[in-house]
Amino acid sequence: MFGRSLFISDLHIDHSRPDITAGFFSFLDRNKHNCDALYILGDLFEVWVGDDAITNSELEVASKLREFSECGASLFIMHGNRDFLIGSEYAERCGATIIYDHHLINIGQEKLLLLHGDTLCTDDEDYQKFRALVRTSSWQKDFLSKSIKERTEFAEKARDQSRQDTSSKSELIMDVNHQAVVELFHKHAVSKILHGHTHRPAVHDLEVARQASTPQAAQRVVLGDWDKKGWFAELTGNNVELHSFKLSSNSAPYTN
Ligand code: LP5
Ligand code: MN
Repeated sequence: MFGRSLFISDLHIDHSRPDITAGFFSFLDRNKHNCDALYILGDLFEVWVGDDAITNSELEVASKLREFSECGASLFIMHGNRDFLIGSEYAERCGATIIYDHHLINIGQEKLLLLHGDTLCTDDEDYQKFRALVRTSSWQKDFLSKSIKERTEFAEKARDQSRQDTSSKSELIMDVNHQAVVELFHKHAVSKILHGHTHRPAVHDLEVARQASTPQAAQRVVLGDWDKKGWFAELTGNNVELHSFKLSSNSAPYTN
């Protein structure tokens, strides 16, 4: 036991960004012998249209993750809005366990709540309608019954539509809704929440009244998306810290 767990999200791994994949592999190498667990909190991949549509680069990610997990750390994968179709077949290849949005872990006497973060964007009504639809088992069964070519074309159209829609939505709509955050602290009686998705890395210290008692210190930690920098959160004891490191465009190993 190292007393250290790590959290990442929103890598959006894609063939067009070999620097991100290389930075991720360096991150795994650097941490494979010194942490108890790695939690991937959604959007590891840019898009995922089914475990049967796996490419060589996704196979390479799986073997790197398996190598990481075989060094002794537990590995958890949560779905994001881009890769919610990752299934048990791919998770097994990675040596990972799939965990679902709103996942609680014990941190000493307290609890930490993990989620991708999209469910907190309740003002983004169009997105929430889309999410509700694509998370139904009937939609997923129908989608996965299509050919890989058809699914890939659908995903490309959805990405185009999303790019178009997000370019005209206000920044406020695409951020978390404060009331939704407060309700989540209440519902799970936690003092800390950790998520990604919004691409607004930060540690928010706030006060939340729990069970009608006086306000207590609470924290919402937001992971960053991997682009120019890689981001991760580190849990030691009950303390969560957010870190970033430069991703090198020539794919060299990273430095803190
Ligand atoms: O992803 P990002 O960061 O750009 O924006 C998200 C929300 N968008 C999405 C949609 C995904 O990007 C689409 C890709 C998913 C691939 C999954 C594979 C299989 C699914 C195939 C589906 C047909 O999640 C965006 C939020 C933003 O985060 C901030 O929170 O605002 O939400 C939207 O843009 C939703 C749109 O407003 C409505 C839905 C658009 C998709 C419509 C599908 C059209 C398919 C056409 C087929 C003929
Ligand atoms: Mn996301």
